[in-house]
Amino acid sequence: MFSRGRGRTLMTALVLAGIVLMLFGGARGRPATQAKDQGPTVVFDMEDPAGDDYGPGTYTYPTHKAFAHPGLFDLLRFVVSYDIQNVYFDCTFGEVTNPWNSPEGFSHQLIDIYIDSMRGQGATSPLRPGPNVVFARRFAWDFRIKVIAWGGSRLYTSMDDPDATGVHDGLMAELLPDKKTIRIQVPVALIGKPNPSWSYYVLVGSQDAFGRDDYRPVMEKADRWVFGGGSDLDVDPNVIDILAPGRGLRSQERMLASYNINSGAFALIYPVGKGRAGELSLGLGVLFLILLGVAGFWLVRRKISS
Ligand SMILES: [Ca+2]
Ligand SMILES: [Ca+2]
Repeated sequence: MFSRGRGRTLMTALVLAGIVLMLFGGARGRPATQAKDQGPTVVFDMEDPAGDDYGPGTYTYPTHKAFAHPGLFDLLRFVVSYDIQNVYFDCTFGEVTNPWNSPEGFSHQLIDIYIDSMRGQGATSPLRPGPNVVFARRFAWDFRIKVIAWGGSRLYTSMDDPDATGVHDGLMAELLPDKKTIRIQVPVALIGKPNPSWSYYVLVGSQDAFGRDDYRPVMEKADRWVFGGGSDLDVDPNVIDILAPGRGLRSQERMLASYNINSGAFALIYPVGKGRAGELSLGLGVLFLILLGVAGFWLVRRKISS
C-alpha cells in the first residue's frame, strides 16, 4: 500500500543506492594500508590460489630433476609497495631453489609484470613473442617489468620497440630472507608512485635462455627441458601461473584456456587490481538499475489499476 509520496521517496532512495553501488561497490583487493614502522607503504596485496601451477589446468613440469620441487612456479601472493625511492613488487612462491647459483638467489622463475597505469593508452600484445597471450583492450599495458636472474631484469614501456634493450639501471631482483619471496625493486623515478587504480597482469613462466623472450615452451608431452600438457602447435600459453581469482569467468583456468588452435588466437587475459573493481561494480550498478526499472513499472501499473 504505497501512497504516491512514499513511492516517490522509495524510488529516490533506490536510485541513490544504485549510484552509490556503481561508484563504490564491489571493491576488490585490500585497501591500502598505512606504513608500518617506516616500512614501505602497501598499495596492493593479493593472494593467488596454491596448487594452480598448471596453466589452464593441464600443464606438467619438465622432467629434469632440477624441476622436481613442487611449487617452483606456483605464485602464492603478490604485494606492491613503495617508499620515497623505490617501488617493490614482492612475489611469493610455493618453492624457490637456486641449482645454478644465480646471484639473485633463484634460478627458475620468470616473472612478467605488465601494468596498466594510464587509462586509454598502452598496448594489448606482449612486447615480444614468448608468453602466447594477449591482454584485454580496456586494460592495455603501459609498463612491463620482466624479472629474471643473472642480471636480466628489465623495465620497458609500451612505446618501446620489440627489440628495445629496456632499462636495467636501478632495478634489483633479490630473494627475501623468507627464501620464498622474489622482490623486484624499481625506482619511483622510472614508473612513478603506484596508484591504487593500477591494474596488474602477473605472469609466471620458466626462465629458459633458449626460449623466446626467455620463456620455456609448453609442449604436448613433457620432456627434460619442456613443460607438458599443452600443444605442439605454438598457440598455447607458455605461462604456468597467473595472478587471478580462484573461480569465476576470469579465473586462471578459463583465461589461459581461451586460445584457439584453429584460428591461432592467443588466450585473452584480464588483469587484477582496483581498475577491475570499477568494472565489476559498474556491472552490479547496471543490474540494480534494471531491477529498479522493473519495480517502477510495477508501481505504475498498480497506480493505473487502482
Ligand atoms: Ca598459484
Ligand atoms: Ca594463479
